[in-house]
Order: sequence, then structure tokens, then C-alpha cells
Amino acid sequence: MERTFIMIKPDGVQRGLIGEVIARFERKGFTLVGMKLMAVSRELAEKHYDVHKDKPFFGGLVEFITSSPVVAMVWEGENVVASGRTLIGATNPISSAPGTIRGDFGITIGRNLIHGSDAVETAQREIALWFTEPELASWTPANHGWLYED
Ligand code: IDP
Repeated sequence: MERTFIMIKPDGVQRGLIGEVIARFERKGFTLVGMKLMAVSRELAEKHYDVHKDKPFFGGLVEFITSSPVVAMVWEGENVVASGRTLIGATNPISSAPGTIRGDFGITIGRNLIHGSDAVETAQREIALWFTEPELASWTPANHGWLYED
């Protein structure tokens, strides 16, 4: 089963959207295997966004992510990386489709509420960066047979 790293950013937490985000992943049928509300250190934020370190928005992004708690999660399911990105919507909320998290709740790219891994390999790197193995629970929800054919 595929896993992805999802983070509700400080704006999502401050705006009371934790339950809304979790509900959308749950009702799609994905399985929550790890979750914690946490303050993010500068070191962790810089590692997480390492790919953007030369971009002009990098400093502001690190300031933002470390400014207030985030909710870090790992979700599991078939095709959850790509499907999670679909649930989240395009990076810039102004062009995210209605029905997506960013499309429904966001306006600007610097306050786009949520992060989701963009590829399976990225997900593996991000999960290892944010979670230890004992923090992740492997379990099969009782409704598994009603979500998957096998
Ligand atoms: P993603 O979050 O949809 O994967 P990325 O291009 O990987 O998008 O960018 C990471 C994050 O950096 C975005 O979610 C957004 O918060 C921030 N970001 C990206 N581009 C800009 C920008 O032009 N201005 C401000 N923030 C940006």
C-alpha cells in the first residue's frame, strides 16, 4: 500500500480546518497511519523545503512554517500520493478547482493551507524526515473490503 505525507500548515490549523482536512481524506477512503500536532524547528522546515532553498520565497516559507503549529500526517491507500494531490488542489489557490481543499479555502500561494508529497519517492523521504517508525501504525480498517476488490 502506498503512503503519503500530508501537513496542515499553520494557516490551516489557525483557521480551524484540521477536522475539515481529515474528514476529506477519511471519506475518500484513505487510512490515517500517523498524526501529530507539532511546532516545527527551523532545521526541519529547511530540510523539508530543501528543493526550494534557492527560490526567492524560501525565507518567507520557512518563517511561515515555523510561525505556529502544524499537523503532520501519513495517509495510506492505493494511489494515495497522486490522489492526495488531487484532493489538495493546485499550488496557487486562486487557480485550484472548487471542491479541492485549496480551491475551497485558500486565496494566495503563500497561505495555501496544506502540503502533500508530489511523488512516491518524495513521500518516502518526507515520511522518514517527519516520523519515526514507532509513530506509524500499520492497521487494516474494518471497511477495507468495501473499498478495494481484493
Ligand atoms: P506544492 O506545495 O503544491 O507541492 P511547491 O511548488 O512544491 O508546491 O511549493 C512549495 C510551497 O512553497 C507551496 O505550497 C507554497 O506554500 C510555497 N510557494 C511556492 N511558490 C511560491 C511563491 O511564488 N510565493 C510564495 N510561496 C510560494
